[in-house]
Amino acid sequence: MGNLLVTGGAGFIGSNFVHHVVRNTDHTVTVLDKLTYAGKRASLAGLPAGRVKLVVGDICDAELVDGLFADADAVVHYAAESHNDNSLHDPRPFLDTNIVGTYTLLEAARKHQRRIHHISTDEVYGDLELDDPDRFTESTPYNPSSPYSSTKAGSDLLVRAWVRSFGVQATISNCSNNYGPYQHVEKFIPRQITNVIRGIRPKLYGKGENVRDWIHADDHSSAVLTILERGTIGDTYLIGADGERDNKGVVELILELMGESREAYDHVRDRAGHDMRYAIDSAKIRTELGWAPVYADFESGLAATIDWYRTHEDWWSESKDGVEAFYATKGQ
Ligand code: NAD
Ligand code: TDX
Repeated sequence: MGNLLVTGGAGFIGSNFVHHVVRNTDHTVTVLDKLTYAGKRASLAGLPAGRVKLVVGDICDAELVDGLFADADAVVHYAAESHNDNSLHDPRPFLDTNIVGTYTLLEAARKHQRRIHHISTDEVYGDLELDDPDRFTESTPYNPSSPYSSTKAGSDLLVRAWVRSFGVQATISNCSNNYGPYQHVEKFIPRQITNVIRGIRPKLYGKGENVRDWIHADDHSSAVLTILERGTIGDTYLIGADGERDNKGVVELILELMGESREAYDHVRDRAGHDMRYAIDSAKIRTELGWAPVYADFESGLAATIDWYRTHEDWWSESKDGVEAFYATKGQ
């Protein structure tokens, strides 16, 4: 495939993908990342300079994007404003990056006739009841709840329209909740791990009955590479690893793995419009493309993630105080 342009490659899942590509393929990678509060150069540290180049810039900058598409063989689009709680506080950057940014990339893909893979989320489908026997599939109707998920839904629909109207060579994947190294401390799992390291009690929204379907970021990366290599143009693939857990159970497991009492956490104010449950049926990518996750055991993946945060305090410590100060203003 040659040179991959990876937008948002200095963020959590994008940087995991860049590491995965360097380990498992011969491709070179150009990362386009604005280095917002969520992007860190340090997430790409140690990668060979001859294989990975970082361009600091905005996906809404059409001129910059045009030049990078001209030099790319294929594009993987991770860049986004990604945090639901931030989208409830200030939705505007979500519209700019997730909608206008995706539009800007699609126009460049159309002009240069480049293959593009769009990364999206299971949150576009809304939420499920706890006792619903069904899970999300590729044909579940869109029903997003938050400003974040509605802008991701909008970006998916733009991709579908550019495929149908302009023949753009695109695929889409909607993945469940990721965990692993390099995840910002604003997110649920790293927030609780770094709280325990700092001697702060973990914070559970509401009763903690909400269910998320966890997948290791490296399994997400292998699924994206599989779609890039063998996916059908115009198709959507759901990515998941059968990892449903309620939030209360995850907090208790983190405390136990870190040698603390399973009850040593606080219930805090619930998220507005909090989705109850996400669950992915990933039969299509498994049967049609032969993909399967490697990290089948959530508990050992979580233990490795805890170790990573314990040994990489220099990576996360400068973000921690600001994040906790923000949550304190929200009673969370
Ligand atoms: P993240 O917030 O950790 O990283 C986002 C990256 O995009 C950052 O490096 C940031 O600097 C960059 N960025 C933001 N705005 C930009 C802009 N205008 N121009 C260029 N770069 C910009 O997010 P993440 O959790 O790694 O999510 C990556 C993608 O995966 C997103 O599209 C998200 O919707 C999707 N996704 C995430 C999850 C999850 O569990 N985190 C699950 C499914 C899908
Ligand atoms: O301190 C917390 N306490 C808590 O109980 C935080 C930060 C979160 N929560 C809850 C809210 C959710 O039910 O934990 C769950 C997970 O929260 P987040 O990490 O914020 O993830 P979520 O809102 O589920 O969205 C994530 O998965 C889908 C990513 O942030 C999105 O980018 C992705 O699309």
